[in-house]
Amino acid sequence: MTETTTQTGRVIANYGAELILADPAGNYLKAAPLKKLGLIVCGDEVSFETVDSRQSVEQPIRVTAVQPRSSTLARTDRRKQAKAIAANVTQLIAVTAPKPPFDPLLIDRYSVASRHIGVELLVVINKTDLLDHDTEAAANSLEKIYSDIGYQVIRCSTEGNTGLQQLTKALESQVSILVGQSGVGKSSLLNRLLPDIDTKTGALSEISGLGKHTTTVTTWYDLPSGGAIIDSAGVRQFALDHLSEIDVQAGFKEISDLSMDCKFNDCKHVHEPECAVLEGLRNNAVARQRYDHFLAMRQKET
Ligand SMILES: Nc1nc2c(ncn2[C@@H]2O[C@H](COP(=O)(O)OP(=O)(O)OP(=O)(O)O)[C@@H](O)[C@H]2O)c(=O)[nH]1
Ligand SMILES: [Mg+2]
Ligand SMILES: [Zn+2]
Repeated sequence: MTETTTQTGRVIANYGAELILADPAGNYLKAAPLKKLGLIVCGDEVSFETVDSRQSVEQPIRVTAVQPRSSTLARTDRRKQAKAIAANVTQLIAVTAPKPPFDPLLIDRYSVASRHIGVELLVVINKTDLLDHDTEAAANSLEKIYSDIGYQVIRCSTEGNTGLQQLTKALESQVSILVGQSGVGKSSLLNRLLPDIDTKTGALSEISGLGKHTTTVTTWYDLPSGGAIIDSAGVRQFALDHLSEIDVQAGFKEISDLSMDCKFNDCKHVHEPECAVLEGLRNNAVARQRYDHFLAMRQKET
């Protein structure tokens, strides 16, 4: 006699052949997806079947369906196709730091991705304890560029208490994903934001059989205040080649807004007359750095 029960759960992490799910009570379970479901990622809501079997052989838990997503964060893979990284996020947190050096192009790539999938972007300048004369000037410039466009910028340090309260507030009722280069301090921020993180990473490393000190797999953590925070492995580049020129322009909010006032509908904003974007460059409504990144991303040069 076997009896099958179907439940819904959240995908906490995808370890390739295996998924870790959280059931409604918050227990972590190992599960295997049906092949036909395609790529299932961290943040997906799924249906899974448990088989209550009287036989001695333990049946694996099978994921049988994926619920529609509210958003999919994706990058371009080697075959030039969009590859999902996380599902159902409501906010990207682009973390940057003076060490490894600030990477504004990467932040712009995340800003384009966030607009493309219709979620918020928050910029975190971490490791403020390491700022010196030169990097302080670079941090000020970054803060001005992104806050002028309307993005919230928070300065943090996990070595002290800088910015952590502000960041906690910004996480409320959101599903946020920490993204950025390796070593900027994403996991360190997570450690400071979640009081019971050690219990959770401990439970996860036990069930996955992997160590808990390096971020190799995108992982979901529930927040005590509601919502969740996802930690992801650092990247060197975040390819968005699957986006069209139109998508890239739409991703640069200030450029996209100004382009409405260009004389020509198909203005490329390079040397056309009466171009509102070029005018914006002249009167500093568009930052030169953002414009350069816009051109480079549109040409897929980066
Ligand atoms: N001085 C200083 N060091 C920090 C701060 N935050 C993190 N670090 C250090 O930076 C290093 C990298 O931190 P992680 O939190 O592992 O970085 P990560 O972004 O999660 O890196 P990946 O998992 O590889 O993507 C560690 O040695 C941390 O101790 C900070 O605010 N100030
Ligand atoms: Mg990490
Ligand atoms: Zn124009």
